[in-house]
Amino acid sequence: MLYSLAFVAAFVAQAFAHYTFPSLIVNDVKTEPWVNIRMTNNHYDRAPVTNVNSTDLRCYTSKTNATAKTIDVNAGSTMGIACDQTIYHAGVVNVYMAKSPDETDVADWDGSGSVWFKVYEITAETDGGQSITFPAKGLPSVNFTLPGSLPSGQYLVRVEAIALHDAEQYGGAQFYISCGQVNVNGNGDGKPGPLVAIPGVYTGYEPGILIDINWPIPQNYTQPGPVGGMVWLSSIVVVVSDSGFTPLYSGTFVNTTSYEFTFSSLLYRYEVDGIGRTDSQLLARTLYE
Ligand SMILES: [Cu+2]
Repeated sequence: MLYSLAFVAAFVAQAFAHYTFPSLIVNDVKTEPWVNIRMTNNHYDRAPVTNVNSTDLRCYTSKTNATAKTIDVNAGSTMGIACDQTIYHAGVVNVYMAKSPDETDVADWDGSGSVWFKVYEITAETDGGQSITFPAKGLPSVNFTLPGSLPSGQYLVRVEAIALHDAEQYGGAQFYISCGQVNVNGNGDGKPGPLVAIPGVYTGYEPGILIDINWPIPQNYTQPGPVGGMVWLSSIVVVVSDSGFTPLYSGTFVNTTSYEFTFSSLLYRYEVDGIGRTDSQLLARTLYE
C-alpha cells in the first residue's frame, strides 16, 4: 500500500512538472483551453516532444488532428500564449508565426514548408561562466507584441518552450509546443523573415539545444532558431552574401549612392560612400552594430 501511494505520488509529480499551452491571451482576456489553440497530443499527460525531426515539433497534433477557432488580433498589439500552470523547467522560449496561403483558411492549413518566422524569444542570461539564469522559468504565459508591420491575414502562432534541464545528451531537450490560430488585422506591409520549416529548423545539435546547463556553467548561450527581431524589412530587394558575412538584407536603392529600408517600423536611409561601392557590406555592418 505504501509502495503504491509512493508510485502515484511520483507519477503526479512528474505530470505536474510538465505543462501545456492551451490558451491565448487577447485583449488581456485568457481564452478557454483548446478553443483558439489546437489541442495537442499531450493535453492529458503533458509529455514534451523530444524528437526535433518529428512533424509533432510543429504543432504536436499528430494524434488529435485538432483544429481550432481563429481569433482576431491587431497588428501592433500585445498578445500572449498561456501555460496551463507555469513554465516549470529551466529553459528558453521562442514564438514563431506562419501566414496561411492566400485563399486557405488557417483552420485547414498544416503549416508545412518554409513559412515560419520568429517574432519573440526569451533567452538565457549568462555572465561568462559565473551563472546562468532562465527568465522564462516560472512564467504563467508568454506575452509579446505583434509587429505593427505584420501583414493582415490568418496565421498560425506557435509557442515553443525548450526545457534544458536534461539537455546534456542528444534528444534530452524537451519541447513544449502549441499552435494557435489568429486573424491579424492592420495595414502592415512588412515582409517577415527569415523563413524556416518546422521541423527542419533544428538538428538537435545546436549549442542552445544540446547543452549541459549545470556544469561547467556555460559562459554564454546561443538562442536556437533564426535571428529574431531583425525581420521586419518592408522593402527587401535582395539577399546578399559577402565573404566574412552571413547572408543579410539589402535595402531599396533610392539612387546610385543611397538606399533606404524599413526596420522595426522605422525608415532608415544610408548614403553609400563612393560611386560603385556595393551596399551589402555597409548594410550588414549597420544592422549588426
Ligand atoms: Cu516536465
